[in-house]
Amino acid sequence: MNKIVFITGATAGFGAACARKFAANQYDVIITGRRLERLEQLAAELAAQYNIDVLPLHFDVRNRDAVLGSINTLPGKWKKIDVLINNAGLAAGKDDFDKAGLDDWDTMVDTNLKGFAYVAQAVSQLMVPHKRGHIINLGSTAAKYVYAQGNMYCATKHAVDALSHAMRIDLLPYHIKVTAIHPGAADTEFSMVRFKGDRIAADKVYEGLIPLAAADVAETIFYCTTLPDHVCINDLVITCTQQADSFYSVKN
Ligand code: NDP
Ligand code: 8X3
Repeated sequence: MNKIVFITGATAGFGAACARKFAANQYDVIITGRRLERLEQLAAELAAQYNIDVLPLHFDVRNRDAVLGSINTLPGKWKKIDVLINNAGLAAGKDDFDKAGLDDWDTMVDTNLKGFAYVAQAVSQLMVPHKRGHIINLGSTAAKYVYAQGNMYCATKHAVDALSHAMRIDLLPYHIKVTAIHPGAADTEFSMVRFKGDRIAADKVYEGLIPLAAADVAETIFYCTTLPDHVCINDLVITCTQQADSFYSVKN
């Protein structure tokens, strides 16, 4: 029987790349996100290309009832999740602390912190009885280093770092691995979302860099899941070669 991976935020970026990588390695895949059409397209593509089972689940991670309703009613075999890639998230805006929009702050806290935690808890409850599982949380270099105008985004990612540590401790008796992956600048839809469709502002982030691609991060995540049962990568920072951390990058 194929292993099962559950991926939040699979309609774009790292999540979609992980769906392709795990499907190519004969995992059955649960893909989630808010954009139904993209979910359905990806589900059809993966099932046809890799001859695996795909279950698209359509929910907003901020909606607690929808998250719990979807995860607690997973049908049959889909309850036995081997790997969770807890990836859905976003930055909204990049402004000085005194000028940042409170709606942007609410969106980031509700998505990156509360939604992230709802998913992790609900899936961990399915893993506990089996005394095995692997939770992969998407942090960021912003989880390690605060940068100018990154205020609430950095705070939510620091919280992901803290909660990953907390999960690792509390889930230890159940042999559940918890890996936090912290990528630096990666060219996905992230900056277009952050700058609300402003293509010039989004492109500026990657100017003069060869940034990470979504596939680079998916390869790394997949690698973490291939290690023997007694080995766990707890915390992994991955940047493009031109970036040292949130502040230091060398542009061409
Ligand atoms: P993308 O914008 O390309 O993808 C984000 C994914 O998250 C989409 O599938 C989106 O799906 C989903 N998502 C966002 N909000 C919600 C929500 N409320 N409910 C459900 N799904 C949601 O970004 P990335 O792939 O780059 O980002 C993935 C993760 O990696 C995020 O947590 C991000 O913070 C983190 N990260 C990104 C970096 C980068 O430079 N790109 C670097 C470090 C970390 P949909 O809109 O369909 O709901
Ligand atoms: C995304 C990377 O540097 O924009 O988490 O915070 S950064």
